[in-house]
Amino acid sequence: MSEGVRAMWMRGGTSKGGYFLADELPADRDAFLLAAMGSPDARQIDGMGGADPLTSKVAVVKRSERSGVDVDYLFLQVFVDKPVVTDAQNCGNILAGVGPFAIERGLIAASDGETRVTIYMENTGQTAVATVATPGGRVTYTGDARIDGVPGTSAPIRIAFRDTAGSSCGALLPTGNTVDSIDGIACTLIDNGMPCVVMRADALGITGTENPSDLEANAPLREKLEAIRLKAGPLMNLGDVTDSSVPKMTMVSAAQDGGAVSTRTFIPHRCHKAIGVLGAVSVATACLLPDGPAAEVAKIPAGMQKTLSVEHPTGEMTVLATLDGGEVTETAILRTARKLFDGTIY
Ligand code: NQM
Repeated sequence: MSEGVRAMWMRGGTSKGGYFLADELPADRDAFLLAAMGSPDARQIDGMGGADPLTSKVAVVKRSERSGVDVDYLFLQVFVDKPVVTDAQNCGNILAGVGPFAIERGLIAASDGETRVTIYMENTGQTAVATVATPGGRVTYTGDARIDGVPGTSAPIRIAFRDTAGSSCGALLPTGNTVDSIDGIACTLIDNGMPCVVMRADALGITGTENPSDLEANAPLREKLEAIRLKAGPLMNLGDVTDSSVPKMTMVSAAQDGGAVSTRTFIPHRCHKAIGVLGAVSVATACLLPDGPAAEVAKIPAGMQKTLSVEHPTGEMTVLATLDGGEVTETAILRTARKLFDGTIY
């Protein structure tokens, strides 16, 4: 039994997890985090995890020694039903809580009004800039911003990314192709912050408007997706992905609600109730590749600054993409976060 570690529990975007200072975690970090979440157990009954990959997440934060960077953030996915803690992927939702957490823990000083926090994402070696509301020099979580998948409103947290292309795969298009065929399905293998396999929903025999539980109950679909994923892993420079949470598998179809595209994403074995942040950035980028399968169904606005509404099962996520010479040079998204608990976890 642990003697207790200081932790803050936060909702970050549409995810939830524990936020820790790096130097406060015990040496047997992974064993401690598995016990803290109650893993492995499908119900996570003996821990804080919420029996879902989206609520079994950890942020490890420290003051950065890199020039121009405020804090370093390491994301850890604690598997629900396996004794696995992995840093193999990043998480843009948990990222939303990192700025407020760093200010609350005194790692950086807040300005009156807004505070920009430059965050080095250790998983992928890239930076994000989060703008946190800090009236009177204190973090506020209350405000008017609304994101789909979260009830109510909160203070806005704008997050901008500049250098996410090839975050885990070495290149935006790790095979060098806009389209690859795997098991007869046209796929875009892409990584603009999150390795994703993007395919047309109708190519997999679904409409793309089904709800996540129906898709999870569709065993032939899951088998097809997993077969494609296991072949995509090595092609994306990710090696054997049998036990990995990447690549994510996104099926796209025409938008239903005036957006750019509609998505259903397996992450990779459960179907996301929404879509990950960096997953949405990667899928939006795939929609901008004229010869790819996503462009066949996506509706893309004109101009170099594009507002792309990526629809998902519980609403949409807006990705702002800036293009230069046909390439996406910056993306930004709006998230919110909320401090839920600050105390000691055993
Ligand atoms: O893509 C889920 C989430 C994520 C990851 C997942 C994420 C991202 O919704 O940046 O945020 O795809 O595992 O938190």
